[in-house]
Amino acid sequence: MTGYRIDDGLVAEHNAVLEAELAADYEHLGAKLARSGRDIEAITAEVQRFKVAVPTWGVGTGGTRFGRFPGPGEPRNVFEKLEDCATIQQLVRCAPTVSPHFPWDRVEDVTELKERAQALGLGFDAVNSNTFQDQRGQKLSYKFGSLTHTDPAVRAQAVQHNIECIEIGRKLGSKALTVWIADGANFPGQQHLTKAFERYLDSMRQIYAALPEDWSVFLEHKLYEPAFYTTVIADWGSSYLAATALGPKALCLVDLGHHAPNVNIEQIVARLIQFEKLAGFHFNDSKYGDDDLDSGSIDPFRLFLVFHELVNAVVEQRPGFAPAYMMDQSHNVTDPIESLMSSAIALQRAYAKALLVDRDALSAYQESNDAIMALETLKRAFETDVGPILATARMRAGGAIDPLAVYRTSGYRARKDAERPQTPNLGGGIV
Ligand code: PSV
Ligand code: MN
Ligand code: MN
Repeated sequence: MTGYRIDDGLVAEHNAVLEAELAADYEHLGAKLARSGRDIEAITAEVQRFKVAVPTWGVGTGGTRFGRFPGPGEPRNVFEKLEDCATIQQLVRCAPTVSPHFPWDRVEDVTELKERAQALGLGFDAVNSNTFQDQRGQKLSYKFGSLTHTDPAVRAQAVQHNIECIEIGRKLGSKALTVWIADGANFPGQQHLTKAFERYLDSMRQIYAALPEDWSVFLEHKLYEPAFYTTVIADWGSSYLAATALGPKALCLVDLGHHAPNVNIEQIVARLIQFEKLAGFHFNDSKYGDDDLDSGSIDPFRLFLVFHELVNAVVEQRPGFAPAYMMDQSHNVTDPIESLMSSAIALQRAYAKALLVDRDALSAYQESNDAIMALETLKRAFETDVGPILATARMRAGGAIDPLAVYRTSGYRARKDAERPQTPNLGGGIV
């Protein structure tokens, strides 16, 4: 049974109030862009093509290892998570798929899950496996690792779980499995670094062999946490080595928060594109570590530079370039729906600005080693307020000019609070 949904009439009502003002802003921006040979309509159409998947775990309140402060009306199961994801899509219109996490989203009947999503207009992006926690009823513990555990029986259990995820994903219409493992060591000497990586490759080969013909496996690296001395797939180097050893279906997934501070992520992205190994992204932002903050909330310029590389790849027609875009955030103090909507828009914003870069001029400045003008060229695009383009793209696709305003006026959260009596300790996604 589906609960309260925001009436499309409310969206139309809000849009009607803002439409004239938006049209004026759009016209003004269009004229400005036209002076530098840019067609605003082409940019808007391209922005409308941009899509990002919502993580099912993101619509619940996250937390840290110090605590979790649940918000009102949190989804209590995957079906309610789907409702919240559908609400995000209804208002922003660039998030038509969800990325589920198993066993957090496990259901008795996978067909029902697919049908319920379809009924809400949602599809499925990559499925995520979970061997970083022990689950109730699980035979062997992952305390000392999963795919790289010293005990072959634990490795076999973890491999089996991933194969089950592929099976579920196949039924859902997904085309990729994302594997992030927490395996590593907390102390020097605890783990034989080379043997652990060999065990990883051995386990991953078995998972790889279970992939359907048209599937990929995304290897997600992360520098540390919960392993605080060494993590088996700590960086894009290990990820790339593994993906190369496994074969063409294995690709490297970049979670923006999974790097050391100040690492040049856009350069990693460029390298992975160049060697046809970029799987896609878990988008988020961070100040210190894997903070899982909203996209663009800390360093929007870095996000823009990442998108600049992505647009370069399209313009330069790099072979094999088809990245999967997903968000991966944890919300401690905000309403998850509001955060995810604002992140989806921040991603579109970075994309729109990257589309505005005068690539011919930039290329000429690069060739003539004119550093200041090269930077200026990027800055000119980055500093353009593309808000009217984003709002117009949303409105034309049936979404809200101002999604946050519609969401708040609708009283969605209060309605869900009434519909969803809470049980304690609900929801995954605190890592
Ligand atoms: C790990 O920190 C991670 O980024 C992986 O993508 C997990 O699957 C996700 O977080 C779960 O919250
Ligand atoms: Mn992630
Ligand atoms: Mn993470």
